[in-house]
Amino acid sequence: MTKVITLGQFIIEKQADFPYAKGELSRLLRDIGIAAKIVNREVNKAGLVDILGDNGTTNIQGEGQKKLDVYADEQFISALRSGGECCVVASEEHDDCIFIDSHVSRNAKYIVCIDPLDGSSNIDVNVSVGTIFSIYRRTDPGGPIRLEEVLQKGTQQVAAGYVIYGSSTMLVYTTGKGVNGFTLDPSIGEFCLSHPNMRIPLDGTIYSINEGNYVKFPQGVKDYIKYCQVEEPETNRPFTSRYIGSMVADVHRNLIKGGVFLYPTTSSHPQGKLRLMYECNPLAFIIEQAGGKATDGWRRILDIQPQELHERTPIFIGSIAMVEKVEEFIQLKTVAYFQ
Ligand code: P6P
Repeated sequence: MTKVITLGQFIIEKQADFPYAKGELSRLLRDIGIAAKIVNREVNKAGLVDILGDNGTTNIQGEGQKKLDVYADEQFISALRSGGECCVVASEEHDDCIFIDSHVSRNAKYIVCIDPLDGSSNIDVNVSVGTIFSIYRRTDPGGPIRLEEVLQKGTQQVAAGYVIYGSSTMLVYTTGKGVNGFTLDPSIGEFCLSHPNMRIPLDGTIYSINEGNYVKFPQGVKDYIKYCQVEEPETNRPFTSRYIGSMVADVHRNLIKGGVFLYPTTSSHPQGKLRLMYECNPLAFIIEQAGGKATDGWRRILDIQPQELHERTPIFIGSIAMVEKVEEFIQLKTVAYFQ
């Protein structure tokens, strides 16, 4: 009988990795884990209760908010507020940062960027959705919190993770010392270590992109898609196309099986669709920590200096060999747009 290690036990055991930590980050990760269990309960019974469908409101992206989007947002913010370790939250569901100025959080030193329920358009059709989060340390503790402290590069993350609400519910996170995956055991209500030291295969045969946008893609991306479809058994082509339309699910599959997820610029999304702060940066941190790569076609995602809270970026993320092949096609055919 293998020993069950819960998320809480693991976090405490790994606290020794941070000699100066006084437990705040451990408690913050615990708070996120608790909220994830509460959200999971509602995601799992969506359809049985009146929590499906539209909430009748829109977020800053102008996207219709689903009731479960708003519910998940409320649960994570409430857990962070009561946990007392986080001083400000940047959420996809809110135009501006939420400053948690309670007596328990006033001197908190952590900043959380979060997409409370990514892929929510899939909720009503019972496809996996996820939560994605990034954790940063304050750069000017004690002073008034400024937006500049939130707009830190992805390289400054102290931790990042995601929860995938799928056939099972998993929490996968990194604190910069590898990636570990925990599966929720509903019988005991605990996330248990199920995927220690996750590593993404260096190469793969799965490419993941919304080919419905083919005509809107840059030429280099079109060329890469055609490259994937060429019959060449010695290079394991044609590759397999898999696209769920839920970034957490697509990236999680590639983390386990190998592959590359692509969301390029398109004519309708000239900066890309996915958000830097709470989708691309956290997933890039995790995939790099698992031995993979994440770029915008030219730059490492984690090196991008954010200018705005909800800014978007193209992203190519996954097995190193596949991401580098995508970069090869892109750089061959396009002039760097940031020149
Ligand atoms: P498209 C979900 O809305 C999301 O933000 C990501 O989870 C997903 O990868 C992407 O958008 C899907 O976008 O344009 O292919 O529907």
